Amino acid sequence: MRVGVCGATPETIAARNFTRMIAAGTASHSDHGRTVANFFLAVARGEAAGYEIKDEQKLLQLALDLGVTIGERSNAEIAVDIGKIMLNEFGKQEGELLFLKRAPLKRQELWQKLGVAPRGIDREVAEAMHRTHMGTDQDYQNLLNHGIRTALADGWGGSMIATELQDIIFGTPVPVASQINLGVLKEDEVNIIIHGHEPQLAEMMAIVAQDAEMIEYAKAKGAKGINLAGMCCTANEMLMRHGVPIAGNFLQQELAVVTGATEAMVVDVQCIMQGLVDTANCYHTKIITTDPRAKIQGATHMEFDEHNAFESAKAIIKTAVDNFVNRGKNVRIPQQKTDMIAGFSHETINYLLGGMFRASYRPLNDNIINGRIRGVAGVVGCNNPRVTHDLQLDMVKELIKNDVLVLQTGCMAMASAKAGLMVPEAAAKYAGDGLASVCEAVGIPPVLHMGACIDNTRILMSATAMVKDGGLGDDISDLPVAGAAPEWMSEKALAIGQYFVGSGVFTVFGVNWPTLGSPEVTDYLFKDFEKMYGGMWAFEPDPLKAAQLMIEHIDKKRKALGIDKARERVLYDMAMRRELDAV
Ligand code: XCC
Repeated sequence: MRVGVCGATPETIAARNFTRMIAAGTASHSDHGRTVANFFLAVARGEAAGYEIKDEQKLLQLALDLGVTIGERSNAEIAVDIGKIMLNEFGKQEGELLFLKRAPLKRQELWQKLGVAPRGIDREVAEAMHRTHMGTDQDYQNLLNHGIRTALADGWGGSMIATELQDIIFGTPVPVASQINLGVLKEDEVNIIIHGHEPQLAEMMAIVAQDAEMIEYAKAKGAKGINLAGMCCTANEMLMRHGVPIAGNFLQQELAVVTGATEAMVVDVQCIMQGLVDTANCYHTKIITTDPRAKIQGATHMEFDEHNAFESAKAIIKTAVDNFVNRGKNVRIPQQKTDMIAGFSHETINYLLGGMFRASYRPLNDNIINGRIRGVAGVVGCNNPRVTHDLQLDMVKELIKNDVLVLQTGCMAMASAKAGLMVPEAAAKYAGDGLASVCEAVGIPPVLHMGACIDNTRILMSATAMVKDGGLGDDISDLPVAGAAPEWMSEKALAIGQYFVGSGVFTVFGVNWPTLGSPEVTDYLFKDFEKMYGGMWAFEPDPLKAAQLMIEHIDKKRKALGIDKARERVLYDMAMRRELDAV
């Protein structure tokens, strides 16, 4: 057997690398969550002028969940307590993360039994780095289970904290119409692209871009106005809450520069290609970094100060406007753009299905039980230059054709939106009869945009709500659901996949698979995990074959639940009702 100089086996090495990738993904999402928690505290304490608590209902709900006294206290006082509790989750050394309590009871007990309930977010990441250091944890199974604990600290920890607190400050998304693709850029306006993941600065830029004084300033420079458009997950955040149009997903970032019409690309953290600077050097575009954690050599750094947010945003927008006069003659904006509806938070789905006074997942569960909807799939993740851009969305089409409702986030959500799958009319065109009939009755697309990648936690919450509503088993692993990231690229996607697996979801990834060097490790993730967690990994680069694997899994779960034969709806007449009453 080939082993390393120290004797490390291929299993150890593959498990180490895999666990390190999960740690990196968890750290990225969670450091975003930490920044949001600090920002939330600053807003609550009145130290971040220009921001306020937008969703009082969600604030109070979270206070109840966390045991924070409400009484006669002001929202700000309640929010300070919540902010401190949330921030404490990162450095906690003992006990369990508080949001684990949101999971179905059976799942919580399983995590405890298997010893993978995360104690503190940073602790699990640091421990993952330690265990994977040379000469430490050399039992691949032990490593991979710590990978589950680390990933759970992302999904039920850092990411969930980010989603919850952002919703409270910026508003919980509700359905909103917008457009997507490079055609949203405007030839006669100052185009500013907001790119990255954290929405604090972008939220303020949206306000400043509409400021009358700023628009006058742009006009004085010869532009008709200021056009803000998004890219990657900052785009998803701004789309979900404000309908800000999206210029493109991950692999379109350089293309936005190549239009010659982008005055500034303002970036925060994650998924920002270093090559943007070189590309921008061929045009007039300014690449502006704004976060001390993410500088790029050759870019202009204008640090965002949340305590002075309006002025920070104004300085950045002014720099972009000033750059309008430098635009060259060779401007080519592709005409392509597609209409879309986004804004499907877990709360919105609840409301859309059940109505204001009886908000619930009951109608979804009923339609799954009666077979109109076969199951639910989360199709998420990145673009990957190793495969044709956006082509993996064939998976989404295959799923909806087979009556599987699709929930999406990240760059895959954008791929579907560009293909026209995120409008209600797509149901009749692409979905199977059962799914189409439900979508038409409710007025929703067959593919629902649930937000940025941290918002995969909304999918966890939806799955949990389905369990709690009854009729589909008593754990997430009983549900007829599946997950996929057909075009994954980032370590964050791997962390997301692992927390879905650890939460009981069958999850299939495309492109390539990082543990193929060790059949033992791959088997453990693909087979043994199912026995332990009820969820497991799979690898299938062909998007249509991967969709079939998901459908097979959904059917397997339907069978186990005894709902494998789609039931015809029976309309009861009076005689039948009396008969039932008599039983
Ligand atoms: Fe990045 Fe979130 Fe992946 Fe897109 S989907 S390439 S991680 S932007 Ni998150």
